[in-house]
Amino acid sequence: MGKIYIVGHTKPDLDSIASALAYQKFKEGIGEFNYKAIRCDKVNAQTEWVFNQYNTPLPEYVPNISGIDVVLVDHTFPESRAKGWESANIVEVIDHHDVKLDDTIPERITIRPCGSTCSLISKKIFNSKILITKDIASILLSAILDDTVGFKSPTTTKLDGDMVNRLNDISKVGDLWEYSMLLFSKKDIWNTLTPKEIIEEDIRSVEFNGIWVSISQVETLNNRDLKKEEILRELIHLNEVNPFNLRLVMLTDLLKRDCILLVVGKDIPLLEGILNTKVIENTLFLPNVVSRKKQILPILQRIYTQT
Ligand SMILES: [Mn+2]
Repeated sequence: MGKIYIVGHTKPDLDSIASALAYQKFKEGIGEFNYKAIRCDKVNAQTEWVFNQYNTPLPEYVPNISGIDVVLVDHTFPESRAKGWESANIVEVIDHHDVKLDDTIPERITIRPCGSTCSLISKKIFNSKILITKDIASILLSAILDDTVGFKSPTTTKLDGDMVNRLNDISKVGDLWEYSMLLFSKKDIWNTLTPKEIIEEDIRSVEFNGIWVSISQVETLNNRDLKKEEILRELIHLNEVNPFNLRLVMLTDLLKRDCILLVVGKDIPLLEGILNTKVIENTLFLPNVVSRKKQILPILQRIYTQT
């Protein structure tokens, strides 16, 4: 049987890397040994810490997937895929985001609206009664807690909670919120990055009928501590060089569960209109907003798809 590679998105988070590895373990568990997890990009500090903590090597780095058979995990959008995807053979996708496959038709598609791709793979593992090690269970549990912001993200579903409980029977990490805080602290490295790096670390560019918008997500344990003015100056500069209708940076506070939203672009009045508020000095304060997918993207959809 030919090799099939499992790959997450570019600029991967923990869920993306962990779900690739866990899907390989699932396949091995059901006797299919031709699947191999890879990663197409550099991992973040949190992912490195988690894999190291649980004695597991990171998936092999394969920056270009042209010409190989692949399973896409934690993404479907072409703009999030690894280099060379145009000539890769996408045999399967597993994801918990909106779907955008265009003319790709994979043989198998698993898409469920839950908090984490690792929840979907844990479900496959438990449904098939596959045995996993404590290290793998701990990596899966960490990824679900990270992607659901310790169950506080509005993307969280019952499945995520159920899977974490079953995984924790194996990994026994103790208090889940305390452990989530430890996980968050491992990626709270923003003050070591330049404003440009902060904006680009977790950026998603989205197109609505030819209109481009970008949303950067900065998750931190204290968003008041970030150098907001410097980030804003860089964002304004970026938009002069390459103008988008809107460029947003979410400074998300995981503890206070709010968002300082930095905004540039000519469509600021549309954003003000739909939220019925005023953007002051390119800044909006959004209490209770933590999710790009569930809370910011729908606003943009309303702005750009309304007739
Ligand atoms: Mn995910």
